[in-house]
This record gives sequence, structure tokens and C-alpha cells, in this order.
Amino acid sequence: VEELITPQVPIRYTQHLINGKFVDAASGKTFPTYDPRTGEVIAPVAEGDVEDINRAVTAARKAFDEGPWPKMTAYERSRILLRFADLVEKHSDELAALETWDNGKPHEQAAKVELPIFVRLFHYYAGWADKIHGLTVPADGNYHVQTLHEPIGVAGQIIPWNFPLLMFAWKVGPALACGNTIVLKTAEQTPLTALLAAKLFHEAGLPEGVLNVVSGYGPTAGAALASHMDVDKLAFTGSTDTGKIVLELAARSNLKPVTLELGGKSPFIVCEDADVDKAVELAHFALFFNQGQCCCAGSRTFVHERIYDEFLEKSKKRALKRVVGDPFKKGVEQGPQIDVEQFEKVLRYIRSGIESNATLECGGDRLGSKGFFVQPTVFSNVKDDMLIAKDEIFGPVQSILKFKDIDEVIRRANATRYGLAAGVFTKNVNTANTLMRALRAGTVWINCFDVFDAAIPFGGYKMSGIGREKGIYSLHNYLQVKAVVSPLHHPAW
Ligand code: TXE
Repeated sequence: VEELITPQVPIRYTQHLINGKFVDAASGKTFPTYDPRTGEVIAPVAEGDVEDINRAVTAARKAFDEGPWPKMTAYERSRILLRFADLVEKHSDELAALETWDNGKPHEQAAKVELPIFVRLFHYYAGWADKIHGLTVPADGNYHVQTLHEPIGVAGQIIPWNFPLLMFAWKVGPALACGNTIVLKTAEQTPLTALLAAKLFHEAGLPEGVLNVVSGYGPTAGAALASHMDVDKLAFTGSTDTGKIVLELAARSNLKPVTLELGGKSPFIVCEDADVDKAVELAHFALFFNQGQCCCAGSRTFVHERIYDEFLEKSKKRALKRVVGDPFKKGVEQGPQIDVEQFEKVLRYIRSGIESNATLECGGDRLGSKGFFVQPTVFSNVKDDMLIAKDEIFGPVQSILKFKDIDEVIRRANATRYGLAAGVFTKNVNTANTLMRALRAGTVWINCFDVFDAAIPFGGYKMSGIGREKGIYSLHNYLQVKAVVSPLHHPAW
């Protein structure tokens, strides 16, 4: 990878955004955020810790308890979400460039795919803001019974680095639509775009203290947020191991309800009737999209034995053609992995695949000598008990497994501790229906993959998480239900 493009974008915000103002860390400390293309520092960023989280929670608490946010009309809140979406569209060049610089994802993907999804999600939740209401309940006895759907309070939100802007949207959109206030902790690898987005929210009219963004590391700032006594709800996306930690922190502090969106090892099942060329392309996309850094990546490609050889040959060809390079360059499909830890983790799994006698069809090493680029890698002859078939690799490493019949593939696809997503590729509607029902996963994509419409709920079975984000389901995470009961007649007391 030679001659990198210099991003034409200013780094405008690196401090925490607390109570509507950019402020240094209480300790005065900063930490570096890196360009994954080179491993060089982009900028020092305020390093949050317990005190910064305390300040942010105090601001969010005050904004919730004293208003004006939860007391505004729902329509006014909706208008602010829409104004924010407009401002994001206006600044989408800056946001997309910053996203690519901090994360390493292809700029075309950030600009043309992710930013439109981001904007659409805020339109979607702006639409919900004034349609959230309770029920009148026909209870026994002579009572008038109704439910009020109230905001839950201060939401703590911890997000990862693989989709910094989209994870911001999935968390912030529904929480604000319901009238909550927020303290968001970004991932230490990618703090930049959330700060700019949060600033635009204030320009759109969001009152101070409603959305606070703290940068910093997990065990310090993240843990402080998860265990804070004055945070009413926690939403987390990240690894299953860290998910367990934050759930425990929430339980040990104030029992705040927790939603978790965690890892996966999603099957992508190519049935014998499949159009092989199309199946190859979709399976390739399902795994390699975003450098393989997707929680729902189709990381176990199950292929029917009758088309296995042809599928393998074509998958290898496709991987060899994958354009890897500077994500700012046009036509580049794959940039670097996010950081040195992830880069080394991926290379370790590749070595493990080779050692366990899977067949390395192509790739298998880093690309170039600078930054965190990994060659698109394909393994065949992968067996269910190999580490590369069991663990989340989170990199551009495709594992191809052979199967004979549908019952067998259902059993094997479900034999995992995860249950985030599954892909099915077939022309046969009966096969599709059978698999769709039998697969234990939060999303089943049939003849498509990675469709992320704002209205479609997303989340995991088993150790892939708790709860659903997006769609109507996400609103439930951010609402309390209050039952109100009163006698219909004046009681005779
Ligand atoms: O995740 P972490 P990491 C998977 C993927 C990846 C692995 C490790 O397999 O290789 O996780 O990545 C914060 N208390 N996914 O180490 O640690 C952290 O600061 C509170 C899947 O980056 O889970 C960051 O903001 N918070 C995934 C967030 O948790 C803590 C996306 C995620 O980091 C914390 C990313 C603590 N003790 C990685 N420790 C997905 N589901 O999409 C860390 N954090």
C-alpha cells in the first residue's frame, strides 16, 4: 500500500462534550487515536475516567429531571431529530472522511452506504417520537386502567469501533425519541465522529445536557458508566466477554436494565439449487464487508457437497480479486483492520487454521509492511471443531464447510454459543422456510445479507446478546411502563 491520500478534513473536536460544552478531561489526560492505515497518531483526545463520567451523568440527570427535554412536546423533539438529520446530510463529506480516517473503512462505503443509513434512522425515530403512547386496559372490576409509556431516564451507552456512526445512531436515535437523556462512551479506537455528530445535534437545537459524549477506555470510563448509581439504563455493543462484565457491573450497582449486542459466528448456508456465481458473491460480501469486522459476519460458509468444488474455486478467485488498499482511494473494497490488537488476533487465527489442517486457499498473511492490512483469506476443508469455525475472528478470513443435507446443516449451524444472524441461499421456498424456522438466530437473511433498514430489529439469541435494537423493538428498551388505576365510581368510604 503506497502513496496514501491525505484526508482533507479538519479535526475539530477532541474534548468531551458535557452539558453542551467541549471540556478537557478532569485529569487533563489525553490518549491517542490512530490512523489504521499507518499506525500513526491522528490526534490526542481527552481521556475520560470516573470523574468525567460523574460530570456527564450529573448533566444528563439534571437535563432529565429539570427539562426541558422530557417535558417538551413530542413533536418538538421530533423536529430536533429531523433538523439533526438535515445537518448530518449537509456535513456528510466531513463525517464520512473522518469516519474513514479514524476507522479505516472504505470511504465510498462510509459516504454512500453508512451515512444514508444513519440519516434514515434519525428520520425513522423522528417519526416515532410523537407516536409513543400507552393503552387503555379492560381490567376486571370497576376501574379505569391505563398505561403511560414514560422515558426511562439517563441512558448509558457504550459503543464499539467497527461502525462508529451507525452504532451512535442505533443507540441515540431511539433513546432521544423516547425523551431520555444520554451519556455515550465511544470506543477508544474511534472517538472522532461521535463528537462531531453530537455537536451537530446541539446546532439542531438539542438542549444542553441531553446528549453527553465521553471518550476513553473501557475498564475506566466504560466501567464507571456501567456501574454508575444514577444511570437508569445501559446499552452496550461489543464483545461477549465485555458484555458479561458490564452486565455484572450493572447488577452489582443499581440493577439498571441492560441490552447487549455481542459477538457472533453466523452461518451462511448455500443450498444445492443455488446459482453458484450469485451465491459466491453474496457469501463473499457477507464475510468480507467492513474488513470482516461485523458482529453478524457470515463467518461459517456452509456449502452443499454437490456444488462445493465449483463454489470453492470461484470463492478463491473472488477473494484474490478483492481490492485492498488505502480506503480513501476509489474502488478500494477493503482497508486496514482497526488496530494492532485486532490485526494480530486475525493473524493468530489464520495460523491456527493452518495448524489445524484446514486448507489455505489464498491469502494468509499481512499485506504490505505498514498499517494493519490483511490479505483476503479463504480456508476450505474447515471442520466444525476447529477454532476458526468456533470463535469470532472479526477479520477477512472466510471458512468454507461442506454439508450433505438440510437436517445436518441445521444441526451444525445451530451448534454454536452464538445466535446473531444467519444467511440462506436457495431458490426453493420450502427449503428457505424450513431453514428460516429452524435457525436459532436474531436475523435470518434469505437470498440477501446485511440489510440494515432502520425498521428491522437486530439482536442476538444465546450469547450474542439480550434485547433488540432498531425498529419498534428498540423503543421498549428506553421506556418505563406505568400502570395507572382508578375506580370508576366514587368509592363509598
Ligand atoms: O471489544 P470490547 P474490543 C468483538 C470482536 C473483537 C472483540 C474484541 O470479536 O475482536 O470483540 O474487541 C468498552 N467496562 N467485537 O476489545 O472490549 C470499550 O471501550 C465497560 C464485536 O474492541 O467489547 C468499547 O467502547 N466498557 C463487536 C466497547 O466496550 C468496556 C464490536 C467494546 O469493546 C470495558 C466490537 C469494561 N470493562 C468488537 N472494556 C460487535 N458486537 O459488533 C471495554 N469496554
